[in-house]
Amino acid sequence: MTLIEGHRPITPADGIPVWDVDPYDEAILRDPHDYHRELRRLGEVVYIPRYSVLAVGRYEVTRKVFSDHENFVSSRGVGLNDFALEDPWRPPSIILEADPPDHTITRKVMSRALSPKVAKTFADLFRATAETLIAGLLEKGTIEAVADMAEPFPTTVFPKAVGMKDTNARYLVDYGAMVFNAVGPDNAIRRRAMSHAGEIVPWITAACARDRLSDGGLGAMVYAAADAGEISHEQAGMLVRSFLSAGVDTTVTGIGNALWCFSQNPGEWARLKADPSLARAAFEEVLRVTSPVHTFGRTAGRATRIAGFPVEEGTKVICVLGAANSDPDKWPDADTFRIDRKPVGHMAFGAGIHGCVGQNIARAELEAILGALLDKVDRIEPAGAPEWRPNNAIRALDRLPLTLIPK
Ligand code: OVV
Repeated sequence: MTLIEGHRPITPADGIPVWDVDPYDEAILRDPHDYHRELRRLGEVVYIPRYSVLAVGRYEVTRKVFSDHENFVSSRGVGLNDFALEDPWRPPSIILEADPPDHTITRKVMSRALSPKVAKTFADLFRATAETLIAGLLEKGTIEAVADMAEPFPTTVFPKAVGMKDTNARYLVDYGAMVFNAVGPDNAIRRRAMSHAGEIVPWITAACARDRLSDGGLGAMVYAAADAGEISHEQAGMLVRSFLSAGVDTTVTGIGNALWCFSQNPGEWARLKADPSLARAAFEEVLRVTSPVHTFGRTAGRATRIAGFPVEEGTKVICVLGAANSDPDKWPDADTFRIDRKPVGHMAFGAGIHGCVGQNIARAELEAILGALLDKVDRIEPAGAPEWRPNNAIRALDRLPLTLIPK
């Protein structure tokens, strides 16, 4: 049998709309709004022959599929490749690409390391780092916010939180690009990201070793779980790899997208200045409106159904989180960025047992950045056209020229 993008081709059930689209076309990845609208319009579930996958984008059904870990498994990969049929590009993640009961054990260890209580202990470090960074940028006035703020912040604070003894900002960002592009098809974007693998993968693997991690960081907490016999020491190294895989590109993107939202919506920045207690809610709205992880998938682990349609075992289903987060049936005035919306139930952190385990740290980082900006910055103004960076799973800016006007 010939595989399509690393999985078995399917015959979709009668009645499922067929759409001849490439969701990973660079133009769509740069501006997904029309794609999202059409995906939702076509139906509850759509068949995309180009990759022989099903796709969901309406809010309710996307949430249902994405959180139904019994029918839609993660252990066969959350991208187009079916790990049951083809070896993945790296040993699978033992938390992201795992199902219960294995997942339950690793998830528990990671939840403890990334708990709200632990996230709180980083608040001062995050805030002080944000203040220093922003003070420096105010001297410049006009900045390129991706290179000058979105990337430097997480690549400074996150390795410290993990306890990395030595770090490399470029490698961390480029590794994230590999991890997230890898869930898409074997297109030019994925190949470009993977072209760095020879240099970066061995560096990442080495960085996960216990002797590369200081006491008192997140990495040490994971190794402590190995000492306690909850997981093996080899598994501890793999969970540290998950920190480095999921903790950098995502928060870089969250910061860039937040700055984009406020620079495009100066009235919302003014409202936040008037009521800084809305900072957390504002970040949730940034997540809803921009969906930093725009698409992740699942595999039907057995014959099942979506919206009443039969689905064959082995079917790959792409869950378009960005489409769910902009579904007007769920979100009135969905395309409007409103900091007081409090978008409870947004899908930007996923849902169910695989929901983002690092979300407390992500929120703590954004709280520090927004808090420091609120203290020092009166206005955030565009200083040129923003450019998006196409990525098979992440909706991130490539360039965001801004002028920061001090208070
Ligand atoms: C949520 C996420 C994204 C990417 C990688 C991983 C997790 C991982 O566990 O490696």
